[in-house]
Amino acid sequence: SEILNVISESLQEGDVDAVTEKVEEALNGGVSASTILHEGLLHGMDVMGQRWKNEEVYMPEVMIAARAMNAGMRVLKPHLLAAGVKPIGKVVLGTVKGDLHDIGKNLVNMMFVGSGFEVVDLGVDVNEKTFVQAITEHQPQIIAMAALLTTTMSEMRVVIEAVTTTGLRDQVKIMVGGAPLTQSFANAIGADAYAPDAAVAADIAKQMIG
Ligand code: B1M
Repeated sequence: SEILNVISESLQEGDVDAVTEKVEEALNGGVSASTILHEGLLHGMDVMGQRWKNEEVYMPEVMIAARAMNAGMRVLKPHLLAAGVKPIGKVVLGTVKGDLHDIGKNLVNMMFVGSGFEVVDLGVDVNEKTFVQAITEHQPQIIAMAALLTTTMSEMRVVIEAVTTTGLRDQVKIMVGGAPLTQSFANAIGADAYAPDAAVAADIAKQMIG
């Protein structure tokens, strides 16, 4: 529809105000938060990803689009989340060391919260010590790690080794995700699960605590 196209295009232009405004307008017009997310925001981000791959845009433009994406997600967030339910479990989430990509992780965060989990989001560029500390401090049932770069995927193995050597491995399930990952990579590093997208991540998390 027209408004979803406008959201996608405003995102591609990095127009934070327009994205914020149009997402609100679409919500008020009765468009579902999930439709706005997929056919508006993520559509725009996909286009930018393609353009970058084709070398039609530069990184600052992608960065500005990502900022507009996050602005739109802030508006959508309360609408994607289940209202006032008691958490069914706790997840510690973060993008691994050396990696600053957070759009996918933020989406995973929302899907977890929307499925009833309490989420401790450690942010981006999170090293193994911080993950280990968070297990001790927050006692989550699940650790979820994101990596978007082939050069940072291996940090996941470092985290799992640190969790193991500190004797905490039996306390938590570990799930991994992000564009360059595969099930066989997850198996190779000793993760309990690989989630190809945010919705599957939430489903797997529910199974893990069930
Ligand atoms: Co980056 N970048 N980037 N980037 N960037 C990619 C990932 C890349 C594929 C682009 C390309 O070359 N075609 C490429 C990686 C190549 C590789 O390693 N094979 C790349 C590169 C190279 C880089 C830099 C190195 C560029 C440079 O400096 N030369 C640099 C690295 C910075 C760093 O991290 N240290 C860099 C920087 C950036 C920006 C800052 C400009 C920006 C990030 C802004 C931000 O996140 N705040 C950015 C962006 C936006 C991208 C692309 C265009 C889009 C990523 C994205 O957000 N997608 C990306 C190209 C692409 O993917 N088309 C690219 C939307 C998001 C919803 O999808 O994150 O895949 P995704 O999440 C999915 C699933 O993967 C899964 O669920 C989500 C869907 O539901 N998932 C999980 C994700 N995390 C999960 C965790 C889980 C479970 C599922 O937990 C269990």
